Amino acid sequence: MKNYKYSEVTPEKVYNKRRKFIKSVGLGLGSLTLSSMSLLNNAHSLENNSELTSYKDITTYNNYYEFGTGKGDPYKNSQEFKIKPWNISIEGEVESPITLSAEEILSLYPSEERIYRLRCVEGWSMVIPWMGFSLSKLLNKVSIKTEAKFVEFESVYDPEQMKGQRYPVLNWPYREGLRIDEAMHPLTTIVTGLYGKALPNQNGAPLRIFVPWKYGFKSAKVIVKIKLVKKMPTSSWMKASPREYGFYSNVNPNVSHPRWSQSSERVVGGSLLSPRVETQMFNGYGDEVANLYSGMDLKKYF
Ligand SMILES: Nc1nc2c(c(=O)[nH]1)N[C@H]1C(S)=C(S)[C@@H](COP(=O)(O)O)O[C@H]1N2
Ligand SMILES: [Mo]
Repeated sequence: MKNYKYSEVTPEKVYNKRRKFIKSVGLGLGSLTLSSMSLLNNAHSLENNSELTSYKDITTYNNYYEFGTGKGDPYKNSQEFKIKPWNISIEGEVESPITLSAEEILSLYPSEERIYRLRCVEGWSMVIPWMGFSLSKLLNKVSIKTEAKFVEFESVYDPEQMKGQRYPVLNWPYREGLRIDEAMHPLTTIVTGLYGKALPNQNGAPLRIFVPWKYGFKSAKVIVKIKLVKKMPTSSWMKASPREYGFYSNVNPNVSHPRWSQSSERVVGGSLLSPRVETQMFNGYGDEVANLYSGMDLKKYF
């Protein structure tokens, strides 16, 4: 995937066509390059619902409470947000804590295209061609101590620029977390862009996390701190409503939210008449991640 270069402005139609082509190639893997094989893998887990969501929908229908709670607020309110200079610290239970600028991170780790489904806990989904790289690459740099069992992600706190933070909608700054093995899984991504372009502010620039098999809120935007810790962190959503939002929050059609079913989802960008589609266990990434939870009661650890 690393060598797969798109022009800066590849239109989304071309992406969609290419993906159809790759699917139609079927099992003729012999002639495919490594890069298109990765795309094929993605296409594989996307069979139910394989069209990429449009750039417009991905960038104007957002959840980003720092900039307001309406879906259109982040696009409207985040355009002037300053993302330079930007530093991210990796600290806590590590041998060698480090602070890197966003530019350093971008130049140290080349981004590749990663087409993943996003399933929001509210019951809608998108298919997004992210740019990014595995978080494990960054974590390997700091030598994690054996005492570390979890990773905590902290978003920026800047009520001057983020007017949503002037209200106690959530416990600011936005916090999320993963178990170490989840954080080290190759699908767990540091996102640097989308559709081959820089990450728009409303999607969490300069850098955000993306965890494809979990509900969208697990994927913290605009991160400034990655902290290795001994105890399970309490995320902002757990703090807001522990009955509704658990630490794991794996996409699971069999475990309802207390106020609605999670068995199906609305595909953003479809027409008003489009039927809802069935939600897949682990958002379709079960082959890759189910082993992380073997023997666990996923109703209890929701
Ligand atoms: N810092 C921060 N990160 C956040 C959120 C937020 O409000 N603040 N919303 C989450 C939710 S609920 C979802 S569904 C995704 C949405 O990502 P997108 O707007 O790029 O689609 O971001 C997640 N990350
Ligand atoms: Mo969400």
